[in-house]
Amino acid sequence: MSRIVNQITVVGIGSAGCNTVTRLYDMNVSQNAKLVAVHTEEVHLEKSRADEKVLVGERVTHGRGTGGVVSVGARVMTEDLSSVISKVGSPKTLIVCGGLGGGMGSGGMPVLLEYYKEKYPDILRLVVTTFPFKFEGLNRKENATHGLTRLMDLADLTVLNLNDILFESIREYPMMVGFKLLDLILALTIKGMVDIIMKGGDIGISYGDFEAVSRNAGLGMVGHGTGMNVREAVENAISNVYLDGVGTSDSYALVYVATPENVTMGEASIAPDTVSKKYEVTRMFWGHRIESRNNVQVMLLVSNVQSDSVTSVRSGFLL
Ligand SMILES: Nc1nc2c(ncn2[C@@H]2O[C@H](COP(=O)(O)OP(=O)(O)O)[C@@H](O)[C@H]2O)c(=O)[nH]1
Ligand SMILES: [Mg+2]
Repeated sequence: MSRIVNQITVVGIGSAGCNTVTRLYDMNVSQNAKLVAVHTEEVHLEKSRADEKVLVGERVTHGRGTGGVVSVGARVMTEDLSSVISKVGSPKTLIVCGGLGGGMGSGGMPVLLEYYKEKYPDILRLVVTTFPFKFEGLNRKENATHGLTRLMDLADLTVLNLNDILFESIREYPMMVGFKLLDLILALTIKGMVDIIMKGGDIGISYGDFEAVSRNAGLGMVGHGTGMNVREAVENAISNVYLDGVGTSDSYALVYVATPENVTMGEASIAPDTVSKKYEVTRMFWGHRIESRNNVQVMLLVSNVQSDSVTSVRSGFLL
């Protein structure tokens, strides 16, 4: 691997995290980032695809799961931290993903981030995660609340998707399809971040811009959309945001647009315009990349948002 490839490491922790990493691997993201899968469940890890795989907690869980216990997830991650770190290395950007609610994601992600925050404070620490569905029960919600609170203290940016917001549009889908869709949302977000960092835009965006949006940037929300033109793609991206976030005076927005060659300046400018009006964000970065494709793809990211749902779960109220 070249020095550039080593600049980003993506670590998937637990079942949801490993599924997301597998999805990224299948999208060829390992050309631009190192993909690491970490889990207690041996069978699940074997099925995953990643550049590196680390089975943790063998002495405690014997290759099985954590039983949904956060303290077990935190313990096995702490005990086996050195094997995880030896695969993760010291990249310029660390992206950690997993689902909140079980033991590994909620317990393990914070342990890894805490190590990097203390040892390498300059590394940009990003988290891409989900908050469980209400129907999964109170215990999962408590695990998730605990995990989220820790993550928000340890990461530069915590990109959060509330599964319940997605639920309304997928309630008629088979269960497996619903979870696959969640993996896809997480994977698209991470792939978008990697593309911005590694490829930039033909117009407009640099690592420094991405860092401005995401360094010390609290809670983040993302949306992905495609369409036959920029307006349609950006409107779809806005309706695919799964957090009730609103912009604050500290918010930044980043809009990344991939279009075919023939898009005009006027049309491309619709994307940043629409997003800054929608979220009332004054600090905006915009990147445009030309690709050989026949539709338009938009990713939007807004940082330092305020979310009533997150405020209420963190202060102990039921969602
Ligand atoms: N994206 C995604 N989320 C999942 C999947 N399975 C479960 N989840 C969600 O992630 C949460 C954590 O589950 P899981 O990843 O199995 O926990 P862990 O293995 O202990 O970290 C669950 O409460 C679900 O909301 C999956 O396959 N993909
Ligand atoms: Mg699991």
